[in-house]
Amino acid sequence: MAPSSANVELLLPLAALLFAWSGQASQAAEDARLESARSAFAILDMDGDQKVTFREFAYRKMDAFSAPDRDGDGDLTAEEVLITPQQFKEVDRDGDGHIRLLEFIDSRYGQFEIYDADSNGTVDLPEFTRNLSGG
Ligand SMILES: [Ca+2]
Ligand SMILES: [Ca+2]
Ligand SMILES: [Ca+2]
Repeated sequence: MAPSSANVELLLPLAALLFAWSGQASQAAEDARLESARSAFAILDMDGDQKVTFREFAYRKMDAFSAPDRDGDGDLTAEEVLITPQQFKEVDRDGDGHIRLLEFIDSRYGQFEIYDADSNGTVDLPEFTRNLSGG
C-alpha cells in the first residue's frame, strides 16, 4: 500500500488538490475534496504509518509541483493548474504568469507547518483535511 516510487498519475490528484482546495462550496465538491485529501494523504505518507513527516512532505511536494507541469518547462501556468485567477495571483508572487517551484514552496500550499496544526512534527489525516478545507 505504501507507494515507494513516484507515479505521476497518482500524484496528479495531489497536485490538483494542493492548488485547488479552496474552490467551490457545494457538497459534491466538498466530498470530492475529502476523497482527494485521502488519496493525497496516502501519497504523501510514503511509509504508510498514517503520519506525514516533514521529510515525506518535502519529498512528495516536489512531485506534486512537477506532476502538472505538462510541457516540462519547470514552472506552472494557469492552464496547468486548477486554481482561480485569485489563487494563482496569490501564489505567483512576482506576477509573471508562471508559478515557479520557489513560489510554490513559499505559498501556503507548500508549507508543512501550516498543515501541522498542533506542531508535533507530523501531519495526520484530520490535520491534513482540516487545513485543506480552509479551517
Ligand atoms: Ca509516514
Ligand atoms: Ca512567478
Ligand atoms: Ca501534527
